[in-house]
Amino acid sequence: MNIVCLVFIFFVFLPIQCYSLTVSSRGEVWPLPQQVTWFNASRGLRGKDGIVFNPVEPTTWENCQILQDVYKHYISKKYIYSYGIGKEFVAQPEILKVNIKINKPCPGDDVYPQQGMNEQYFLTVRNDEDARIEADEIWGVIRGIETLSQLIYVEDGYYYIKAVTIYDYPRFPVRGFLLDTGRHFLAPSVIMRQIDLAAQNKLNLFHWHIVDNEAFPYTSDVFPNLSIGAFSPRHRYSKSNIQEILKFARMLGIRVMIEFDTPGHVASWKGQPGFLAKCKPGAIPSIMNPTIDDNYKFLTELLKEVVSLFPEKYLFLGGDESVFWYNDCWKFDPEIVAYMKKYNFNVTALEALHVSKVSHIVDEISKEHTRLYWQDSFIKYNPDDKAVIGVWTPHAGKKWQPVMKQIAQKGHKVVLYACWYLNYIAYRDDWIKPGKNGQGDFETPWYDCDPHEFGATEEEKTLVLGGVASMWGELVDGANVEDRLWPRASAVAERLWSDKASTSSSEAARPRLLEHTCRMIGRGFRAQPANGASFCPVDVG
Ligand code: CP6
Repeated sequence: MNIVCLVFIFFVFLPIQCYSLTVSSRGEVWPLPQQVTWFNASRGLRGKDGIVFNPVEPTTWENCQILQDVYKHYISKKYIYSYGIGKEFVAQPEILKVNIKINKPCPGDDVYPQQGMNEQYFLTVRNDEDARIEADEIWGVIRGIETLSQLIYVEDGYYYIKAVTIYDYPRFPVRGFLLDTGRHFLAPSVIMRQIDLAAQNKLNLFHWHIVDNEAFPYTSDVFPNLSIGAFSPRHRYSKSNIQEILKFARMLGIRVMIEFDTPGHVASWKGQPGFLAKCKPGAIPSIMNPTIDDNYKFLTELLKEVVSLFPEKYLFLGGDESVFWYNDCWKFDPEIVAYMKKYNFNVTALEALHVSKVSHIVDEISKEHTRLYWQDSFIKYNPDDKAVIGVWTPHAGKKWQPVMKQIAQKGHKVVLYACWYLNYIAYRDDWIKPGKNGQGDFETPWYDCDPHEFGATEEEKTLVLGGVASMWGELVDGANVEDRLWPRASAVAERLWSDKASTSSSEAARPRLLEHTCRMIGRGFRAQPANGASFCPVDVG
């Protein structure tokens, strides 16, 4: 412990880890697998080309394009050797063969990961036989390949892989991260880096909050005029940008759930005449006019296009924070005031009516889609009993637990967002000690926050699909999104993948998280420190 740390502890009271932890290359796995048997043995690897993948019946390279793509990805980016500084190991000349078996047929090009995707896998590595990865679906193999890559470590300059048997599967089916491209544009390449990192943490969902008040970077073929809401013509996602992102995410078993948020947060939708409500002078019109039938015809056509572009069957439809624009807009626009009077609606009832109208639209467009909304209009009303609800609440001292309870009691499936606002930062190891930041209650440490802990009955627990770590974009762009996300989102990823009982101690997790952080850095990513003092074998650079 040094003098600076003493000053910190006695005068500033910052609970920073004040001793440096040596981050050794240990071949441990993040997130922690469900069932692991470690053998007291390791196997030397020959070096850079020391692993080959070998599909075994019924799997072949020819009948599994996605396996070819993942293999190429892991090999060409050297993720298999993410510790990056080993050399040829002549004493162990044979190549490690990894037999890969997928029990179900590999998905065709048009099949994307969806809710219900099977991610479980078996993995064995032995000293004297071929390694094996076996899974029912390709998605499990992808998770298993990541685990295999993490078992490799470097000692005295040589590569080794740990001998192990793993049976692994996720605790929650929905494990996501949210990026907000409505406040700051994120280049497609930056988005794809986060998708790549998500797969390294066994997350499986990218919640793309693509548009917001500030900008409309989505490019619509049906309504090209909407693009006047982009920051500039350059700050837009073309169809081919989106398709490239979708294909890349699929290759890593990541779902891409798009959000088109209404009725609020729509100031940038100014390219659609008559869509926005009229607001008091000085207020920026940021909420739609729900009294005009043409606005719903427009939404129908827009959502038809969206649903045909995005293969994901979860569609996020927003519905948050309309309350911000009640007074200045809905209670001001004469048309809306007259409508509410005629039908004897108040603003919250109007909001719920809007949500039910949007739900009917989606129902008409597709029977396969699951609708998701933010919690807001579901607190008082129940405008769509099939909807999955995103709980985001921590505003104004409100806690997330009673909201989860309330939504689950109504029988809705729920996804927890409220614990994990990674856009907020604090000067401490905030994956275990987030503390307050003036915006409400963020006192549940991220690593500890358990989506089942809201006084849930066993039946209510079955409604909890999982959670999403959010990176709201007001103060985040391509410069800081990556370091702000990782490894802090890694803590969330372990909470959502791993067994609670075996990951209840953050201190036990810390050395594994530090190794994982170094692994991401070794792979060329800008992960930030997870600890007050530590160092990696390879530096960011
Ligand atoms: N942007 C949008 C946001 C938030 C929401 N919607 C938000 C605000 C405060 C907190 C968390 C999220 N930045 N469009 C609410 C879902 Cl604490």
